[in-house]
Amino acid sequence: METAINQTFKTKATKLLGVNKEDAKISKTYLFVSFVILLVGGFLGLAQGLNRAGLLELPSWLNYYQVLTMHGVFMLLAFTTFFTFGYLYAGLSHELGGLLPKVRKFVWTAFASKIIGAVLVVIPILMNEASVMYTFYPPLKAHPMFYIGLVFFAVGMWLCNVGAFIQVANWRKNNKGKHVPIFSYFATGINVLMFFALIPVAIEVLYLIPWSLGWVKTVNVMVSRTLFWAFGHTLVNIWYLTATSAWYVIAPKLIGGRRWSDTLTRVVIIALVIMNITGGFHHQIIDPGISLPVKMMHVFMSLAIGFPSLMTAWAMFAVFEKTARKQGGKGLIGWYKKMPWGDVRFLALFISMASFAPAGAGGIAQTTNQLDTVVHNTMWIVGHFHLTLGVTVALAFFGISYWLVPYISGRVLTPQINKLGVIQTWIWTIGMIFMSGAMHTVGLFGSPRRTSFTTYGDHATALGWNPYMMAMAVGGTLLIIGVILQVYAVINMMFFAPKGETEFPIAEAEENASPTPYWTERWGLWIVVMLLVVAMAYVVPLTEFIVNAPPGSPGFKTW
Ligand code: HEM
Ligand SMILES: [Cu+2]
Repeated sequence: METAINQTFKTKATKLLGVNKEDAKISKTYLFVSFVILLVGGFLGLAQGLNRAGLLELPSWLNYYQVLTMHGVFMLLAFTTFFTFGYLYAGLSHELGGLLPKVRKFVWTAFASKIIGAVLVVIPILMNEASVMYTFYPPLKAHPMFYIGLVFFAVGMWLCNVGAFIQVANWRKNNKGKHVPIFSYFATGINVLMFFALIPVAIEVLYLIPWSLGWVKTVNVMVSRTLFWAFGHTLVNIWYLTATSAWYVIAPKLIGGRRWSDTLTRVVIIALVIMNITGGFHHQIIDPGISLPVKMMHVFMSLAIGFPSLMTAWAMFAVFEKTARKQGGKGLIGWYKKMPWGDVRFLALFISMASFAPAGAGGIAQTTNQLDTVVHNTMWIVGHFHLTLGVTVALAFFGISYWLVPYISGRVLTPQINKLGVIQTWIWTIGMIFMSGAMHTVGLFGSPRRTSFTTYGDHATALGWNPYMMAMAVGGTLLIIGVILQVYAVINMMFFAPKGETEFPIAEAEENASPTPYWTERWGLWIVVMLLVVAMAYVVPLTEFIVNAPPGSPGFKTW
């Protein structure tokens, strides 16, 4: 009896303090690892940038392609994954009354699995046995340990997905007929998408392992590439959806407003979940062996994803304008005067959002066959994903950290750290404008991606790239300053900032909103629709690749 009372007292106390201690530990660990990875990954990126400008010669024991493989894996896979789960689980705990003990076990096991996976992936890269880039396209063949590490990492991601499903399902059981709260609804969508996107890449890796062990002689290159991009394309959209969650749910609260249409928000999430996996072939638009109608269908599906993105842009500006008008803002663009530009939590989110306009436009160009033939495999592409990932996603994550880290650490954001954050945000933005701008431009002039420094025997065209490479190195230098400031801010907020209570800023739905229809809760149905759309896009080409397969390829170690 007494323990029961103690128990309730304890939960009350933690509730009052705003955060459940055990759940906070989970998020803190995930976020800490995430930012350490960002720090290492940032230095690797700088090394690449300086090398390509001819300013830095890499040592023979850590060559360009080892650095590039590690940078890609760290930034695209590890930084993002650890951040996303630290963030999502903090929100699930906050909104759904604390994580279930079972769910915590899932998340910790997942953590161990991901760390083991990451170590297993890094060892062969350092041994120079796995310079296959984060895309690990066969016939490039890595050490088996690399692929086994990927399996552990994927299992870790799956365990996190399942933990989230259990948490949400439990809440729904206890709250029959109610809508899952909005942050948890986003978390559900993100986890559903990730759970299914991991299946094709898991199949790919499981058949690359026997090949890399030498048990099987050859591999079907087209099937592997297709399975990879069904995942890879979806993964980057998962990070985008994670950033989007902060725009819809967090940003309105930071400006003192309310969320925009709850129904529309949920429809956007459903649309992004259903349509995403099916865009994968736009990464293979130049690949031979895929029939034109199939490519056309993927182009169509890729452009279709632009639709919910445009809805998002519209919704966001509607929120800004509505909120500003309530506060007395006037005129067509008068709202911008009312926005809290000095608040890093808002500023970073805003630039994250704004950058998606040019980033998305570039993406639409790349989805067009003729235009893509100009930029395919050039530095343009690297410029593109440093806008989408490096700004839209990374800046959203940075912006979130300025309230999330204090929230889970029982501390507060001080004016000094806020100021530092504002400076960091601008340094990062300017750095990326330099770097990404230079990459886009030099890509149009034909400079290839994934190529260490060379002047091609002082060929005039290659020499013409030099000024842009210098601009790229300048951008990279600004960015590393940005990385250091950001990591410093996170460490400060996690361990040293003054103790206090920080809010998890979830905005309320708008006043007198019409009720959200209940079909938005029917995830079983949406998953079936998603699988049908995926089948429409992949069954025919995959069957074709397998039934009419050309001779398989043996493995190559080109480095
Ligand atoms: C300090 C900041 C950064 C710098 C200086 C930097 C620099 C670079 C450079 C120079 C390359 C490419 C080179 C090539 O193709 O030869 C590259 C590739 C890449 N970067 Fe970054 N980057 C930074 C941050 C980021 C961030 C924040 C992300 C994502 C969250 C990211 C994701 C990637 C990916 C996925 C690649 C492609 C790797 C590949 O082609 O296999 N980078 N980066
Ligand atoms: Cu894509």
